[in-house]
Amino acid sequence: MDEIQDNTRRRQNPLNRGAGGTAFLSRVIGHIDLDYFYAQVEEVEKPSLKGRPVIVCVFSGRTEDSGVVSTANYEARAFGVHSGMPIAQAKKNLEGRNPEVIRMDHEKYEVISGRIMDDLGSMVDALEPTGIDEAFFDITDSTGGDYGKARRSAESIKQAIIQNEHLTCSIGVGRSKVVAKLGSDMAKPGGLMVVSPEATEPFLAPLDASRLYGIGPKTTSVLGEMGIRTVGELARADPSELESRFGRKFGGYLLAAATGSDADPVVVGLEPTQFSRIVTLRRDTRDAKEVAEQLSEGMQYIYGKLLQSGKSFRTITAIGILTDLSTKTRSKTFETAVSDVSLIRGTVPALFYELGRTVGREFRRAGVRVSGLEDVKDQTSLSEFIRQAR
Ligand code: DCP
Ligand code: CA
Ligand code: CA
Repeated sequence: MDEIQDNTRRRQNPLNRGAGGTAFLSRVIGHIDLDYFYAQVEEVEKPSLKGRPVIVCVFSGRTEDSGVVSTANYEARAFGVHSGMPIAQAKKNLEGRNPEVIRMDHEKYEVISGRIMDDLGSMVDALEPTGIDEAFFDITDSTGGDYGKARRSAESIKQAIIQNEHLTCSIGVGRSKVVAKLGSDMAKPGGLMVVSPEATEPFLAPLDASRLYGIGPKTTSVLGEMGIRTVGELARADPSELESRFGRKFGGYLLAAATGSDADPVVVGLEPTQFSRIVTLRRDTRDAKEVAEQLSEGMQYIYGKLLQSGKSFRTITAIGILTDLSTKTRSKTFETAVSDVSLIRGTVPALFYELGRTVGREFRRAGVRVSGLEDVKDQTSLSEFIRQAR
């Protein structure tokens, strides 16, 4: 059924060139985006915030309120507060509403993001993170192109993130990146939108063209001059006119996007920026030795990743997640990049000792992260040398 319909569409749309014998197997692409990410992380850490307006702010430090809102939860958005709004304005909008104003803690959101991306990576065929709280993924192979299975996969991904991090997200699934991204936008907050191949064009047609990924105000206004307002109108536009207005490449993209047949693949991030491993401890503890022991395998995994990718690291971080799911970290940065496993093994217990002492509470989960990755040039670390010699 899908195959026949897809076949028809491909003939209508010359830009959609399938490859070889599997040309008519629809791809299954997803886009995941965490809901009001920074603010939701803060709610998870402090559940008493739930139901109240929360704004996460970047203070510039000039005056007490100078700076902007990084993001806001939906309770605050209901009063017109949004990312980029001056803090003073946001406070004014929320006057008398008992808002919680929180200083942005980028490091914390990075740690949580890295953890979620690691989890996601193990649940999909290919993962392409595109921001701190979002990623494209491909599940064509694991679902065999079956959109019923795709829905179940997306549901288990949502479930896993709730289970592991207590965070909600929105997911869109469709046959191209453009469709998947639209789906996650429309599913916000907390939803799942699956657009099957046969539903794609009717789904897209009535939407404003400006909603398509990559179409900004400038493109929208040129399209307007051409009498094109909806995606359906764009799909029926004269290809040569689009080409002359926008150039071959972007003109071709616009047409493909409008039919949900943009062919851009999900590209696994080639250049990692960090490697991390997190485990749930066998019992809640802040005993550094006990924690480090249970991270032994994780450290080996990280070391393996460093070897595989030819990277060394500058910074190593001990991550402790408390029973209330708040995240505490302690890092050490080396003067030059290092890649020795014995350095990892030696540093981690010391960092956890420090972390446990300053936090003074027990950890439920614990992890290690190395970041500040650099290419290992010609230097061979001691342990790598030994490994190679064996
Ligand atoms: N962010 C920021 N400043 C902006 C936009 C975003 O600091 N102008 C940060 C805070 C957000 C995070 O990036 O939490 C992710 O951005 P999103 O655009 O995905 O917005 P949210 O996740 O906050 O909200 P939504 O639920 O709409 O996705
Ligand atoms: Ca988001
Ligand atoms: Ca986002």
